[in-house]
Amino acid sequence: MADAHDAQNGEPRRGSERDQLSPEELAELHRIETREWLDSLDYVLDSGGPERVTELIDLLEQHAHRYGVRTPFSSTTPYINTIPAHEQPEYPGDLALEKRIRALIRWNAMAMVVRANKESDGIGGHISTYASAATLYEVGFHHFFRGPDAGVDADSVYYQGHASPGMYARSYVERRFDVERLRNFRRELQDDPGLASYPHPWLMPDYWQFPTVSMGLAPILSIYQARFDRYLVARGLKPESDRKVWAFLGDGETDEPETLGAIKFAARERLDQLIWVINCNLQRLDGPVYGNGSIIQELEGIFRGAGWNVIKVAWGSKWDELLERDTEGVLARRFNRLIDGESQRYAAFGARELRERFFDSPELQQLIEDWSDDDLAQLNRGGHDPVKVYAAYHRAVRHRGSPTVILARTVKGYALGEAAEGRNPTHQQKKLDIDEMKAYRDRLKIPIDDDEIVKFPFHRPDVDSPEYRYLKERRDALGGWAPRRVVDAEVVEAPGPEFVDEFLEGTKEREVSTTMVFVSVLRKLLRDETWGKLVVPIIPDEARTFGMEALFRQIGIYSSVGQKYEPVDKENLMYYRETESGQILEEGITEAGAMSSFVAAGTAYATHGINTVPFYIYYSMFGFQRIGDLAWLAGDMRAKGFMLGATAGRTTLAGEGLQHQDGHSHLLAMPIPNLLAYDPSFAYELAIVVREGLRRMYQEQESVFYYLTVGNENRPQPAAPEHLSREALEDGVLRGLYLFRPSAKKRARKHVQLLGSGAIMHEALAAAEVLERDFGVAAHVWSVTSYKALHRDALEVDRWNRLHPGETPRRPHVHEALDDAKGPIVAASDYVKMLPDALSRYAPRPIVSLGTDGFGRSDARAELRDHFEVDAKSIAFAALAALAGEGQFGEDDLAKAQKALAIDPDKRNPHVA
Ligand SMILES: Cc1ncc(C[n+]2csc(CCOP(=O)(O)OP(=O)(O)O)c2C)c(N)n1
Ligand SMILES: [Mg+2]
Repeated sequence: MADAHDAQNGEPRRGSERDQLSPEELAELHRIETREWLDSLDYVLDSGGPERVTELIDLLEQHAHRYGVRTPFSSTTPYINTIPAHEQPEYPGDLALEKRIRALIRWNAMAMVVRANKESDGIGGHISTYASAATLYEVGFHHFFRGPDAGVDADSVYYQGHASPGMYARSYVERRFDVERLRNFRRELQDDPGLASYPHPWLMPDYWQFPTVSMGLAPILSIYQARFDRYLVARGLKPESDRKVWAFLGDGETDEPETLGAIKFAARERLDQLIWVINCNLQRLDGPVYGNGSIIQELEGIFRGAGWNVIKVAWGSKWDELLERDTEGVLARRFNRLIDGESQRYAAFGARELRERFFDSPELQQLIEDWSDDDLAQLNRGGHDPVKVYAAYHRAVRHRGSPTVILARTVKGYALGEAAEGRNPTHQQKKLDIDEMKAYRDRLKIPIDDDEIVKFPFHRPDVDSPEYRYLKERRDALGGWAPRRVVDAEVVEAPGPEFVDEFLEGTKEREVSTTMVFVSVLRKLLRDETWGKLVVPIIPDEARTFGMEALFRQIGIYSSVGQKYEPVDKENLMYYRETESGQILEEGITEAGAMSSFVAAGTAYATHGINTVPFYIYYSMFGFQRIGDLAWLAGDMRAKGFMLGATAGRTTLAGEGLQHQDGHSHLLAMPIPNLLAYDPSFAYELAIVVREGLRRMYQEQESVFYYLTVGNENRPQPAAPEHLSREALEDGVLRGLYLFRPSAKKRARKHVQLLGSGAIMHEALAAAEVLERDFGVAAHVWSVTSYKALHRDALEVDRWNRLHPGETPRRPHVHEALDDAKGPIVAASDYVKMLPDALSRYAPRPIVSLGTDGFGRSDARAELRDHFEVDAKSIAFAALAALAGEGQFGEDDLAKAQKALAIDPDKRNPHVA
């Protein structure tokens, strides 16, 4: 025997006396020893049950570990179904009738796509995705998915985007859609309503709930949706329910970081109402997902490792017969050797290939010795077997303590025939020729004559057919047709004008940042009887950066398990307080996760009939450029709420440098059609925008959302300008432009108009002073709160004028407001020059744009503003140069001014620096 010394060195102990034995003696010893251990285990299993066996194995492993014995880690189980045949529940439905219904839906889905492409070549659509997933969906529709009429128990289902033809075809058979609607698949600009290519609530607001087609977004959204559902219950906004969140994904989709990036969070939160179904047809668009390995086994390992309940639905019922025969486990071992590229060949080439290549040993051949090719052809994939799929769903909805993922093996292009089944180009297949159509018809037994088939006809049975009655009955029992988006949220009155009053007074000498102003606005809302409980602050680990840590104590951080530890800063007034009823969603360092929470909270009015208002505050640089696709999705999904890009501005966030300083998020916010973007300079501007946002989104129920940038530069906040009525001020702030400070130099001959925004407003004000004091120029300072709003208005007016020749032309706000203003217009912001440039054409005179194009860098604000040429002197000089350009300022004077203002003509262009 080796001593403990070996164990400490990590050396396994080895019995030295065995070295004396001959190989035969050793083999005999091993046999006896194995038998003894197995007999002991059998005894324990019989008398103590599986729990005791698990406990003992655990203890054995720990014991062995002490002596340095390392058991190899395996996160996978054998490549067979997780649920053995004897544990399958009885199927509750009429299998034959369901098969018939499935055939009808399959047919119509195919006909819809093929027909669309016949009529309009290149219009696209997908046949093969749904063909592989039909059973996965249909078992859900018949027996699991609860529709909107199920009230609090209604499920959320994320349908795989490319499978949408299947949902449309079902709705047709259900008689929710007529033939015309189906004919207009991917033709949404016809006289009759069409069908969107993919799930888009923007385009089909009564039908689709969740946009899924940008792959990877549905998975992460579904996780945060499930967590948000828990949050609503914990906060008393919704009663407990048995609601589930189902997400259907492609196996290729698991390549996306967003797909797998948050799975550990789902397990940590024990989201056992979350069920993912991954359609493992082993293929993506170009070819196999993991031809040289097994995507199912790989995913099993990943999900098990992350703490999910994994149910593999690999093989159909026919395989059970072989597994039963296989007492030696040869079949299970063969499955473990099977790789996806090989497996795909069996799908494509059928029984002969299977017989020759899969059953590749005498033992395996023996298993099928009496089987015909027809028998072999019935060896199906689990995901096409409703009994297997039902067993998996049945177990998933009952599972407690962790989310479930079902890994269902299917064949891409299933049943579509030789041209499409399991072939590499199948994803792109949009057409079938007449013979293929006929073969498909025969396979599905659809009663359509040969001479009709050239017209790609749809087919559905009558309302009194057994198929329709069954469909209707099943859906009635489960809460009605799905998918369906129902908005049943109350109108919430916006806070009155008094909400803004205190902000109109300014802060006198007290210096505060617009971020702090936002926190005050939020606090005020939190105290409001109506709005307080609806507010959902969302932060990805930067609350302290934004000075929001006081909220931890005040409203608590949501935690599904409360706070099981005594926080280290418990003595502190602002300690880190986690609680089950907490209001803040403190997401940690995941902008994609936080944005998913924003979407869940911002669409609760539709998903739950509850008007929660997300305020998602984050480092502005890690906004649109990081999670742009989710922001686009939020627009599609008609999400409401406020995104707050904090520590915004290329020159306002000093020190942090190139990767942190945001000077372009307002440009990135431009393309999202229903997003309103503001870059407020002052406290009252921000309060006005928030109040208006609440009014438009929750009182008027408009499908818009807001982006506001807030900075961390402390400044005294001014009172509202006296020269404007309250109404005119609010109007200007919301439309994007108003005169903040007219020049006091009433009799000056030279005038300039300075447009400032956000933090750079203070530079514009300082520039105005320089111009007035040192150069005798009357400088009028305007506040641009929203370039986006001004641009949208200008485009709208421009278009109207073009379409209405002969009528009195209208004028955009930017023109109207600046029309009487004299002299050059100079605009400066902490963002790229493209923003004011976009307005130049619509203003009464061209705009001189100053902005922060180029990479940021670390330094103090003054240096940064000098570098990007948006500081007071640069603004003043640009104004003087523009005056000179108009002949109002002499060239010599300009040269002198350049010197006096220390403007270096040879300075490096910040754009390329
Ligand atoms: C983010 C993103 N990238 C690329 C695409 C284009 N695309 C659509 S489907 C597809 C392949 C999908 O494969 P898989 O997820 O396995 O789904 P299947 O159709 O096989 O069920 C690709 C690349 C997309 N829709 N979204
Ligand atoms: Mg796939």
